[in-house]
Amino acid sequence: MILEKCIGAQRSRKIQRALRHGKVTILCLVLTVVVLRGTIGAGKFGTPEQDFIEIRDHFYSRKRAEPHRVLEEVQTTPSDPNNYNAFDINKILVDEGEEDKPDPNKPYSRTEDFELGRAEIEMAEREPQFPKFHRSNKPRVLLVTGSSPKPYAEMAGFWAKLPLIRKLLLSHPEVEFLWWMDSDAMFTDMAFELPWERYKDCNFVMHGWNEMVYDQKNWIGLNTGSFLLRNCQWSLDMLDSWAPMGPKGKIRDEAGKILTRELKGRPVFEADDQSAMVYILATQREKWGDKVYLESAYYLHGYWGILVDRYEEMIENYHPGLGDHRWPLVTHFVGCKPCGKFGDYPVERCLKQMDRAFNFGDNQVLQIYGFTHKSLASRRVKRIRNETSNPLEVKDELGLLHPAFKAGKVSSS
Ligand SMILES: [Mn+2]
Repeated sequence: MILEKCIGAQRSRKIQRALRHGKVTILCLVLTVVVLRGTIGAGKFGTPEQDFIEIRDHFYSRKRAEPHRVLEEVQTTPSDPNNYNAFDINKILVDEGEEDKPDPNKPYSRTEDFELGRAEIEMAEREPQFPKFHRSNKPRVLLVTGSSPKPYAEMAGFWAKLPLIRKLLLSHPEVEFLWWMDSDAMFTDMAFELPWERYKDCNFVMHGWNEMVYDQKNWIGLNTGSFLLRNCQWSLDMLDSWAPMGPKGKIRDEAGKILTRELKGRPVFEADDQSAMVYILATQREKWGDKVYLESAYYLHGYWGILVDRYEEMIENYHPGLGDHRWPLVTHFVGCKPCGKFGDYPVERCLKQMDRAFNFGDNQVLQIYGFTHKSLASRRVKRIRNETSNPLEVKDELGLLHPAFKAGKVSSS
């Protein structure tokens, strides 16, 4: 070799050995660096350029920009008016002002209520002996509502109420009736008294029509969003007959096919509790029919679509206490799904009308204290009575106050 010729064989071997040793040393060094970088890290970013920029910024800039967020919200198409995720709640707020400016990052407050996922249970009244009927012959009622903690897309909400209701009936023997209210339903008549006498021989009261359920087998012949269930063995048996179509997956899917085939007007989708109830009553009328009352004289459930645009007209012409089309007891936002992603109606209309329904009901409470909302779209209130020397004076013309709060406080004039 040329090297050997120039510097002699012995020195050449020495140099070659040194080079081999050098190679091993460099290999070891590289491995060490690789291992160290892997285990204890190499700066914040891991690449020399980014580390350098980071260090330079640290030393040369006092005001460093916030680090970029790695995670960003998934953007959904904002064009779909039925998409709740993409909807800007500020679009429907009419009140502008400094004191309660909405935080755009905060979800709509009603949605928070929906997302609680807990059954909210309220005893109508508690007395020491818990008689099932009050002295006025009104039954003791347990009002129950609730929503599924899971996204509505899973449609757990349809069926989740049945085991809850069963459990509550068993654990509250002091209660005569359980009143289920969907979380998308609102009381809009605060003065209406239920005609309890009419239900004395019945165990199950739903809004609906006999002809539509028993003759037509129409899937909207009744509504299960607001109903009364007497606390008795019959009701437990009914729940046991109602629940079997509920389990998610194959059972619910297959049951859905049967319901769509057998019921009038039902779209193709998995089994829901309302269709199942129509099916049970239509196919087993002799077993259940005599204890079921389908009520249509007032709105135990009132479909929001035909009510919400008429609130001003109702205020103009009628008064609370009627419960029917003139002043609906319940406004139920069927097809609005604030806890899910997509509803059957535009989000803006749903949320706007929920606010209006709330204020329509709220006005009936506020009037006791001399206030009313500036408009049904407004959260702000205005005075409707002159200022008096007694600002806490109460005028309970509709008789809404609980007896315990009435004593000595109500002005009858
Ligand atoms: Mn509902």
